[in-house]
Amino acid sequence: MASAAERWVEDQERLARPARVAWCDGTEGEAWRLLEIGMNEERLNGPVFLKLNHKSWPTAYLHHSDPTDVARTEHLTFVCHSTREASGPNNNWMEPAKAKKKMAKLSEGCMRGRTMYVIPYMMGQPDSPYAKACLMVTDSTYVAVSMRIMTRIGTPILEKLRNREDFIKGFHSVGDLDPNHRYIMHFPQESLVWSVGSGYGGNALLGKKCVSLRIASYLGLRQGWLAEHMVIMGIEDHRGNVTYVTAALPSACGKTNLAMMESALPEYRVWTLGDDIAWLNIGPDGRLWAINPEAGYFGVAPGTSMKTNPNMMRTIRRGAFNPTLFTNVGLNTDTNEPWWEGLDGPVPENMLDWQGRPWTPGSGAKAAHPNSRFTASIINSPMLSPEHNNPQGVPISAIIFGARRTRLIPLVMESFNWAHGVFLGARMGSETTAAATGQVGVVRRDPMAMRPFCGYNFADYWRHYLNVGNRLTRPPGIFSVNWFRVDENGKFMWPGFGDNMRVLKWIVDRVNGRVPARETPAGLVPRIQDLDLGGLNISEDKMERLFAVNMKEWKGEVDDIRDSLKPYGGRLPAEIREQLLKLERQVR
Ligand code: OXD
Ligand code: MN
Repeated sequence: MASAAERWVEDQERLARPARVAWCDGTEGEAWRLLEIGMNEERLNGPVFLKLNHKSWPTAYLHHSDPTDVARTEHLTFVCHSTREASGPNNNWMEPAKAKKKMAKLSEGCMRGRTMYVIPYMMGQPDSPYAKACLMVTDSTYVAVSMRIMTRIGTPILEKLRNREDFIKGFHSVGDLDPNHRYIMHFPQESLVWSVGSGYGGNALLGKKCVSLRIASYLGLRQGWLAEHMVIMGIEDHRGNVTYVTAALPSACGKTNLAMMESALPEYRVWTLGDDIAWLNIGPDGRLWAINPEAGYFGVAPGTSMKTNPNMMRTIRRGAFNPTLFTNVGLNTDTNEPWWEGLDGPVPENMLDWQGRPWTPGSGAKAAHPNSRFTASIINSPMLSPEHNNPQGVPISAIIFGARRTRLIPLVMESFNWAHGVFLGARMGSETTAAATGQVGVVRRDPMAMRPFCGYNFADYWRHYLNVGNRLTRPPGIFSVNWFRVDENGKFMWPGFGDNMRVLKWIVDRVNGRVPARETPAGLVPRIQDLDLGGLNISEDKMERLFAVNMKEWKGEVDDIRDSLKPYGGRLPAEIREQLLKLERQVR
């Protein structure tokens, strides 16, 4: 008798009517076969994969996406619970039956003449009690190759799927790539994702945002855990002690650089466990334990260099395990190498831009799309934590909420307690970036950096966060960071990058009870003398201004926070309302 997985795939085949069905086995031979297929497959503006210079960029390939399909499309992303209230004001909602009808219409015969790849995959180390078994179909060779970099795929996973019905299902088709026929639909109650019309990673690599955040956050609500948009890293001190922390930052705000930081403090080093998603479970010891459900990086290329992220440069040039893909970067036609703004070295003389058009520095536009990406296996990281495959994960001592704010928000701040920490997350705002379509550089409320990713009503999510805290006997500290505060000339006051270790060291010192803190109305900040600023040329005045909390200037901020919480009405947890009231009193 066919398994539930096989029956589900047959249903998708009947709907999409592909020319052939290929089950991915996850072997290395298959990877190279798929790349070969992609190199001979003409789509849009050229082949799906272009082989790059393998002497300087081993195993690297270039992919161009449709120019209208270069970022997540939040306005076309829906979370379809049975009621609008369950999805919340933070999500687009459609009645599930109506959404399915719409998607079925778009999917009917959509894979005609194409191959339907069937990808059994696992989010998390397959033997982890916290991992989730998933199955997706796609008609994109690019997605099939990317999924094997980003997740654990293949026949062994299929064996795990065979005897169960509770796997997470995903249907993906690039459709006709018409933005009017593009929808990324989620049905959390059925653990189903249905994405048509986009080949962009955040919309098409279903294991990432769709499954590991939107679907998983709802599973977490039901099962008592949290799925978060967070980096996981270990910070090793000179004694060899490793403190594990997670950090949530909105898209394209330097999360990947943080996760792979080369420390400016010689006695400290970072071990990377993940750069985008953390699943947080309450361990039997009352601590919070984190796993990274993913197995790869899907990072922003522009700005990545030996200066900003040397470890990522080493990772994407290593090519030891799995291919490395570049999407929508420029191409140096003399050397057949990828190029993007911010890459080390001179600007090449002969270039094609991200759409394959001749490009010169004088042409005004960027050679690489601002949201161009690399996809690379985490195994290739030189600083991969020895714990990355530990089925239990790592115990978390601090949760950090970070945002891009040019004004008001101090460099680092610790919450007074768990409820205040949840509020620090809930009131997060950040200046927008190119990772999603829309205006760049305006402050947008992005609670816990989860605004585009929470698969249910934020009010219920904050309540769940508070409940998780209540169940922890040894909860992590909660902190906020902001590397982006500017002076009166609009210049960043903090150097950022490897120097952020100075801030992380203070956080590690705090959670280990080694230093006191200074109280401000907004939270606890460091005494300047407790920060290790050795070797850093920064004036005392600047340091003071990095931590300035002048509540008189917070009036507009508090108004904005109040407005952002208003739509949640009576569903808002009392603890959050109390925190808001306190803040309102402070600016009066
Ligand atoms: C990402 C994002 O790609 O957050 O990680 O958009
Ligand atoms: Mn992200």
